[in-house]
Amino acid sequence: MGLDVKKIKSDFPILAREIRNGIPLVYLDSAATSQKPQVVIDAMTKYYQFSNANIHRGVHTLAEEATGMYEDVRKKVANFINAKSEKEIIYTRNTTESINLVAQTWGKTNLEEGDIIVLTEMEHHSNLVPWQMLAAEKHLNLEFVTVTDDGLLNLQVYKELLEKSPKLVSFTHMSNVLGTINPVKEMINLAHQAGALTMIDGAQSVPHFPVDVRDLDADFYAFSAHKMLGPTGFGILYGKEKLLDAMPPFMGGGDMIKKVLLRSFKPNDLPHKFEAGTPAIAEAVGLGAAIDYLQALGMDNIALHEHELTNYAFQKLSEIENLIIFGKNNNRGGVIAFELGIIHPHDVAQILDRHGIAIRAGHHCAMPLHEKFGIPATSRASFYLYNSYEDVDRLVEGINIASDLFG
Ligand code: 7TS
Repeated sequence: MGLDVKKIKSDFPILAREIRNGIPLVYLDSAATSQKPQVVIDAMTKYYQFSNANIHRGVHTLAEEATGMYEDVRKKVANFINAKSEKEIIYTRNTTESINLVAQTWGKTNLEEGDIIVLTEMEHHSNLVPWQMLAAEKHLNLEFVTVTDDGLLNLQVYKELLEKSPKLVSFTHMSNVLGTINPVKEMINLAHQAGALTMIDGAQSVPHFPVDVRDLDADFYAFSAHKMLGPTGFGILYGKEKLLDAMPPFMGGGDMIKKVLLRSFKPNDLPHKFEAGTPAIAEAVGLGAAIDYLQALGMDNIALHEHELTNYAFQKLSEIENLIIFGKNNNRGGVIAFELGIIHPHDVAQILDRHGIAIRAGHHCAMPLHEKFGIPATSRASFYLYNSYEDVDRLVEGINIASDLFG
């Protein structure tokens, strides 16, 4: 079923905004963060208006209501990614915190000097720096799967690295620069055959196409609410129950304990063991509303819409003289990073902004990947369910204006 983009746009109040002098906004920066539909904003407001209380500790009606709303979302998330149990769904602040949690708990207890972690050259800094920090502390070796000129992972290199018996493999499901969707299931299977655990960065995948963690057989899987129509400050770590159970807590404080003595404590059961302190309750409620919205449209329909829109954009952009797209492969999601002749990406973004078009310019938190391609920055347009073919036409028009200005 095709998406009714006009109707969808009307669900997002910000998309009716005008930029500068009455120019309608075209938002093409959803890889950075998505916009929020009114239902998500309303769910959070309603929570504060009628049910606000701290969770897991009160017996009064509001506390019970708030706890129920907060925990119901955990079931919703588990169902959304097909986790076996809601015990496997840990609330964090974002993808970044989810990855740090695994590095600081599983990594610290299970890795020893000389152990190998395999990453890739296309990772976001969130899936590099936590491992670099851990590697420096525990004297681990980091190895990297290379990226081909077409923007794909070199699976031959991956297989060779697996022969070195790494303890962990951590990589992104979809690149936030190249748009490449990696063959995650096959890569996880190979990692398991080599005896390694797997951590998948799902920041750009879960918002855009169906993800089934059990089918993939991922050991850990991380994503952020704010990229999937939900609020900022809220993220998810999925982990297999057996692994999470054996891991020490991440942060200490209220809620993550069963019992506390002056000099010791007993950690709480899953999932609360990893959730210290008063969490982002309204944000959980917001994510619940976002998942309802996405499921009502259907993740398959969303994926198909983005696929067709991206193909259209790819074709239109390819026709522009001096425009180079990074990652020229078919296995891609709705992210297109490009260079426009010698025009600096920040200038491109600024000219587009004058025409109401929001794109991102810079290294997109993937400096090593840009280094690999020998460029400091790119311009990037990214699409979501609320983008239309007209949005792409406006982008192309804006780029042509930029070309003429500097040409
Ligand atoms: N991993 C990937 C693949 C990402 O694209 C991002 C954010 C993150 C991790 C981190 O997510 P966070 O919610 O913890 O910040 N990517 C981008 C981007 O492309 N532009 O701004 C943020």
